[in-house]
Amino acid sequence: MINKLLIISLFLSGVGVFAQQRPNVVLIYADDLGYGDLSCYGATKVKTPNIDRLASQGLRFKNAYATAATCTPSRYSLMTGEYAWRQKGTGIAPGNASLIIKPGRSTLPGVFKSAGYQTGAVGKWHLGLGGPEGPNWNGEVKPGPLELGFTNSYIMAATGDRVPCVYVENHRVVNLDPKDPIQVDYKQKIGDWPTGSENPEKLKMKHSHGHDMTIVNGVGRIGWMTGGKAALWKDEDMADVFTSQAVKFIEANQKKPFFLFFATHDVHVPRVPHPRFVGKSGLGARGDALLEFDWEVGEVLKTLDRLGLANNTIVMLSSDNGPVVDDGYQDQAVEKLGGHKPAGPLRGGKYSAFEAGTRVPLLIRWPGQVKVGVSEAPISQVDFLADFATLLGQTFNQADSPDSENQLNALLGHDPTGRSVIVEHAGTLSIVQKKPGEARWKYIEPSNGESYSKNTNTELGNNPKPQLYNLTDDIGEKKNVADLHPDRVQQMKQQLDKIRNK
Ligand code: NG6
Ligand code: CA
Repeated sequence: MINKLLIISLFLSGVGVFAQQRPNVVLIYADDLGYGDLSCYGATKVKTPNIDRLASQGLRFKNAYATAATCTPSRYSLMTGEYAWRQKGTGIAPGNASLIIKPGRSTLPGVFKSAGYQTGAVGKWHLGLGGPEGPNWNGEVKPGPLELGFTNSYIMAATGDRVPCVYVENHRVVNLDPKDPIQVDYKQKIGDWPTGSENPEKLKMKHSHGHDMTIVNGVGRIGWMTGGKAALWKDEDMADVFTSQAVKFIEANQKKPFFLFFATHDVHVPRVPHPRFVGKSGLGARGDALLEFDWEVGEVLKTLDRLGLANNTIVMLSSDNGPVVDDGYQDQAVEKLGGHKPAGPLRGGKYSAFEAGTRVPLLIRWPGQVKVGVSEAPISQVDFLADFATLLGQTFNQADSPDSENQLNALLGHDPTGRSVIVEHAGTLSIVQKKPGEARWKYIEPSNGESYSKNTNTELGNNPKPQLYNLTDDIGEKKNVADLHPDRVQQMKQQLDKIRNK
């Protein structure tokens, strides 16, 4: 094994003649996809055949984690190799936030770019855009992905439920008519477009909580906007638009090594899939969005096959945080859930300190290089930066990326051990630890936060008392055994403090 890796890193280290053999990397990053949402992870009420194909040709992780239970902090860690809780201003970003990652620091796309890769960001961004004054929607929207190491970008700024509802390609809003400038406000109403609170009769999908501000395409959003009519997206077409951009990027760069970060909007709210998926899952809008996501994955796989790139492309699939059923719209996801368990056997969901908040699907395929099967190795997305730097023989600034550890061997399936400690972040912090010969233990630090979110029907995992779970025997975190193991609680608390104060 060591020899194999040595050989790989030798030919990857930049010897020109081998340049075209460096593997491409496609990272498909779903939004709010749960541990139980895919048939390859045990879902029986919904079928995800394209993703199952990826799983059967590669490695499926049972203990892989996003760093946080919401989007912005997870993506921040993925891009920077630093836990988001180390930095202020890394919570869920409004749609007019400034870029929260400082240009110049080491980043995941930067690692690929310095290795000579073409690097594309397609889909959901949600890390802010523009300098301290915020994004200039009507001019050059920068700094953004291109200032952080991406060579191409086609993104939505924040989320599908936040204004402005427009795509941004490189530094420009797509299809913007300069005579109809975009205005955005997150404090008060701007312009005279109808809002969900004032004109509910104009909604094609009603909100359940929040989401009652400007109506765009019949859907109430978070934040107010006006202008940019020609640039507005149609939610129904979003998966098609992003998928065609992903395919276009792969086609354009088929002769060069490339890294594609394909961050889908599915299965986040508002769930307005294309009509060809509507009603197809029988599970309402969330199930239909899952089918749409599976289709998006299939299009990427097909493209790699068609161009003869599949063998030399690492394909990864994961999610930014766990699942939620009602995240603010009355889209029938709750009523039609039909026994589907988005979190599988895990407790909690998006926003939660329990496992379902951050433990997510992770698949990796690299024919001939990645072991085929299932891995128990603990993996954190914060390590991808160091993993790929190692694979490509690149250095990065460890001070910029203090939490990124090289776990390449675990990621490729050659090391069953993986990370010694996983840190989970949902407002409160938790750690998961598995020492040789011991069970997998989880410690959730005490917190005074709400224990339950009524709006989203989520057990948040907050408890003023320390919590300790034996995940080996109790994957559903049913039995808090902190009182029975005070020494272990103490040891894990100290371990967490050490990481916090690093
Ligand atoms: C919440 C939104 C939710 C979703 C989430 C971010 C309300 C009531 N809820 O504040 O709908 O947008 O933020 O999701 O507004 S994430 O996946 O991008 O983190
Ligand atoms: Ca998310």
